[in-house]
Formats: sequence, structure tokens, C-alpha cells
Amino acid sequence: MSDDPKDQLDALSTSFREEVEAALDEDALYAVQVKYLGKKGLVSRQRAHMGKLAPEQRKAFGQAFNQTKGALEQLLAARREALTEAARSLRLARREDLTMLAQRRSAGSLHPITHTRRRLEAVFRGMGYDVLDGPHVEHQQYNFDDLNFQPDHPARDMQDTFFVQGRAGTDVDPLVLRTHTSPVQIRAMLTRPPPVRVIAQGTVFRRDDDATHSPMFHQIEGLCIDRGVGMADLKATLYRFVQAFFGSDLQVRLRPSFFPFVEPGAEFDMQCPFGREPSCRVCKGSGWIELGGSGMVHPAVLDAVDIDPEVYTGWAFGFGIDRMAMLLHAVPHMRLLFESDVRFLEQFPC
Ligand code: FA5
Repeated sequence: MSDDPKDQLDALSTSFREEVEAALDEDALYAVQVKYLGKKGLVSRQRAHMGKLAPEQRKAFGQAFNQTKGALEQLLAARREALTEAARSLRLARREDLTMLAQRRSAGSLHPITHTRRRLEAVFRGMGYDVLDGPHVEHQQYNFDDLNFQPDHPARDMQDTFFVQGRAGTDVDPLVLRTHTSPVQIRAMLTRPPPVRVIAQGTVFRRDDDATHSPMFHQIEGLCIDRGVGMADLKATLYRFVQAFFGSDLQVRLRPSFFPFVEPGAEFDMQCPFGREPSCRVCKGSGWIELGGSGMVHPAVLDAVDIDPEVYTGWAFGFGIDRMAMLLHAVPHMRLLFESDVRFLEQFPC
């Protein structure tokens, strides 16, 4: 290399440019920066020549040094920006094709049964009830025996009930797919000392299949056990529930009925929220909608769970969540609720 400081500066400048071009990432570029422009870098050290130059040369060299250093710094900054941009493009290209058209993503929504169930639960939670669920595969004892179903009750027939294991009269503990949420009454009373105030909800199974009956459906059930509880409390609770759920002053009525685990037993109806139009699709002009079964817990059931019927009384009710959703949304066939057809489900923006 020539001894002339200006020539040396030019030579360093050339090799700097070559090395900057050759640097393919930020680390390599930084190494070039340190090598040439760092405190003790090759270019920085050229400044030392100033002291050795004659005064008339010193000024010209000083200017050339500053110009060269400025140009090299600019070059470095431009290369750094280009490398950062290239790295960003590479990252994006690896992740996604930016030229592809955006696709509409559907956010999904709650199933109408889930939506109805959650609303029902919220109403009863607000009244101080705990919400429970029980196993779908249930002991025959809890599903039938402890609920005072007689051994020859038709509901125990294989035509009505899915038996999972064993049958009455054999040694094997008979298990069934629960046919209603009422066995949760037994489970609640066996595990909680009175007073008991619970709601049981969930999936139940029967060998039914037509427009308004499905082999798998959902029920919600209320149970209250305390001293001095009577039918008036049951009716008042149902009335409060209907008001809270439907948001208007609709009446409820009880009609005598039979369920083995309540005495007296009653069907409960609510006034039709759509009035009493002869053409009403919901109540068919009667002005009343049948919701489910209810009644005072039978003393035999209290006996079965060791609660003294002389001290405690209680009421229970239960109804189908699917039927309620069908009534409210004018769903013509129950199967529609369980076929997972998006065209149907999209009509419920829950
Ligand atoms: C019962 O299941 C009683 N456990 C209810 C009860 C609880 C009475 C507490 C007294 C005290 P029932 O079999 O009527 O009752 O059924 C109750 C509701 O479930 C019916 O009103 C109906 O809405 C619904 N339901 C019954 N079978 C089906 C089915 N296959 N598909 C859809 N919903 C059904």
C-alpha cells in the first residue's frame, strides 16, 4: 500500500465497500463496522496521520477524512436498512402468502340448547340455587328404585330405557343411560344435609324418536328440601322463574298428574307469551304452554335418602330444554337441533 495517507484512505474505503456488500446479515455488518469505523478501526486510525502532516496538507487531509468517513457511514446505514427489510420479507414469506385473498372467518356461536340452558341456569342461580350435573350412565337404583318407580313400571322396560349393563333380578349392578335428571335429586340429597336448593341440568336418553322426541335430549330440574315447604312455594318459584326468563307478567298453572317420585304431582304450564291467538303456532290457541312435571317430593323418596319426612318436606320440578328452545324458535323437528347443519345453526346468533 502507498505511504500517502489519502491513498491509504481510498484503499480502505474500497475494501470497506466490498466487505459491506458481502455482509449478508446484521452480525456480519456489525463486524465490518467495528473493523473499519470502531474506535480503533482501520479508518478511524487514519486520523493519526494528521499530526504527522505539514500544516498546509493537514487541512486537505482532514476534509478528505471527514468526507470519506461520512460516506462510509451512509453506506453502512443503507446496507443495514436493506438487510433488515430483506429479513422481514423472508420471515413473512415463510409464514404466509401475502398475495392470497383474505378468507372470511366465521366466529361461531353458542348452540341454541346451550344458550337456553345457560339462561335458565342464570335465572335459578339468581334465586340462590346451586347448579349440578350427574353422570349420564346412572345406577338403576338412583334413576328408578330410589325415586319410587315400582319394579314393573313401564319406564324400566327396554323399549323405553337404554340398559348399559345388567337387568333387574340379576347380580350385576344394573346401569342405565339416565332417562331424566331426577336421579341427581337422589345424589344431591345423599350428599347435602337439608336445606337443599339445587338445579340439575344435562343430557338424558330415552328410546324415543319422532318430530318432538329425540333419543338424546336435555332436561333441567329443580329441587328444594326444607322445613315447612309446600305447593305454594313450588308455584311461587315457578312463577318467579317464568317472569325472570320471559321478562313479563305471565301466569303459571298446575294440573294434577302422576310421577312416582312426587305426591301430589302436577304438570305445570305457563301462559303463552304470544297471547291467545287461534293461529298461534306455540300454544295452538289454548293460551297455555305445557312446560313439564312437578310436585311435592314423595315421602318414600325422602326415606330412601334418610331424610325424615316428618321433619322435612320439599318440591321438585323438571322440564325439557329442547322443547322450550323449539317452542321459542318455531323449530319444526327436534332432529334439526342435533344434526350440526350450519345453515340451521346460523339462524341462531346466540
Ligand atoms: C320427567 O322426566 C320427570 N323427571 C320430570 C319431573 C321432575 C317431574 C321433578 C316431577 C318432579 P317427563 O317424562 O314428563 O318427566 O319429561 C319431562 C319433559 O322432558 C317433557 O315435558 C318434555 O319436555 C321432555 N321430554 C320427554 N321426552 C323427551 C324426548 N324424547 N325428547 C325431547 N324431550 C323430551
